[in-house]
Amino acid sequence: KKGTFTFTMIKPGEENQENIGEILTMITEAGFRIQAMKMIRLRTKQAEIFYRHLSDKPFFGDVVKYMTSGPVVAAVLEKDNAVVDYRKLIGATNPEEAKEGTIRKRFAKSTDRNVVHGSDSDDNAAAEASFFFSMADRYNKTGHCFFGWGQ
Ligand code: YYY
Ligand code: MG
Repeated sequence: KKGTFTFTMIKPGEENQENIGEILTMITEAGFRIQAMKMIRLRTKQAEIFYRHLSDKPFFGDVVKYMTSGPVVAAVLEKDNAVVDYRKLIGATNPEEAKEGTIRKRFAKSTDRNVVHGSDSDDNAAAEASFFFSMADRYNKTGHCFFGWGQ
């Protein structure tokens, strides 16, 4: 799929904070173009909405607590086959199962603090990008809308 995009977050915590530069380097060296990016601390309600599909899971409360414990780096990444290729770059949810060369293999110590989020479908990428970035953030200098609705 040509010119598709995905949404990512670098999750909170000191152990991730010190690796933000290296994580972004892995992302851009893998061919992803950062089309929008910001550092933002989620409020509880926002995290509950972002992770609402996990609300019946036993770890839901812990995910919300962790994801609101400090700022995240949220970004929209553009690449052909962005969603699938980015899931490959981040590796398995459980870092013990993540392959060599993936972000989670390199930086993550546990499933509940697995360093990065990556959208799992094109529809979710669109929804998640819209959750963090407004219409005004979607237009580059030439007026080209690089993700979501618009022309
Ligand atoms: O998409 P991905 O992040 O790889 O996994 P999900 O199944 O969507 O779970 C989202 C998030 O929830 C995961 O990144 C960590 C946390 N989590 C957890 O703390 N414990 C689990 N057993 C499963 C997921
Ligand atoms: Mg997921």
